[in-house]
Amino acid sequence: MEGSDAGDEAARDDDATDPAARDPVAVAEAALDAVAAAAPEIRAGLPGRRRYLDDENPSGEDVLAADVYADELLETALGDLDGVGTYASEERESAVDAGEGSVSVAVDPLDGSSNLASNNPMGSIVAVYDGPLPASGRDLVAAGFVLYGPVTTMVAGVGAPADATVHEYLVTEEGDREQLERVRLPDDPTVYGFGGRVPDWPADFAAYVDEIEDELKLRYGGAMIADVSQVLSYGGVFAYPALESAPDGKLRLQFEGNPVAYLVEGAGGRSSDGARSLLDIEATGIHQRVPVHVGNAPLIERLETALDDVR
Ligand code: AHM
Ligand code: MG
Repeated sequence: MEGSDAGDEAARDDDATDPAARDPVAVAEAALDAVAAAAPEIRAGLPGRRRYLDDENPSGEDVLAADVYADELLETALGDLDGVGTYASEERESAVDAGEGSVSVAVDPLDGSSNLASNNPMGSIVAVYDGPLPASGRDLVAAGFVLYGPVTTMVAGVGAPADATVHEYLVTEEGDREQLERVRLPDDPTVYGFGGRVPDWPADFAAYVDEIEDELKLRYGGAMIADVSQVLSYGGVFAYPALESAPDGKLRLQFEGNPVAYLVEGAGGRSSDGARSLLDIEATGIHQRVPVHVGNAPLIERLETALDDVR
């Protein structure tokens, strides 16, 4: 038996020195810690970076100095972690090779950064996949977002999507995260927030809005993370739907749709592209877009029925 103990020890040593062999869940915890640790520096750098650069991101959107700043800080923080082999960002055309490791991190460095001009909230999103990109949401081993609101907080979960529990954390000025409450969608939903121009909404989605706007009150701020945070706090539904002019909507599956679906489902809610959980969508490209609907399960079921009825 002595021999096998020595063998186990050698295997553990290998795990410690071989980043490719690290447990994906341990890498995921380290990735969430790294994003929290970077958050105070990202936040502190925002005041001087509210201007647009003469550049577009891979989705054809204008880029702020703050987007590039946050992307570079997160690339360093996450790419340097043992076990992270790939770093991908909404701000970059291609994924970056981050060394040995089976885990891929996909980041929206500043979700809702157009809110910088009006000084409204926004966030940093991280999705941690066990495997290469593009990946299915079922390959997530963690997801989280930092919300730069009046208080800097993180909402995050770790584990396979079916088992994930989601908590809110306070992010301290030192970049530590202190666990607060478990996040559960309230049973009695009160808010909704939908992106896109109303005349651009397809008729079936507009019919759904007609139904629910009598029951819920409008809360829309233009940063998905902040709007989803309202849904997590008060219950309700957030959507950036398919548009007549953009049938796949605006939001991206790898950086936005999957992580937010993971968190809302982990908080007891549902996600949908109109027909199925976002986590079940086949990943075809890093910058692939998807209609996003998340919230209390009964509201998402009614949405799917409304879309199905018209098709
Ligand atoms: P971004 O990641 O480039 O900031 O874009 C995504 C944001 C989401 O946070 C938000 O839901 C949406 O764009 C708002 O778009 P609109 O201004 O069309 O309402
Ligand atoms: Mg975004």
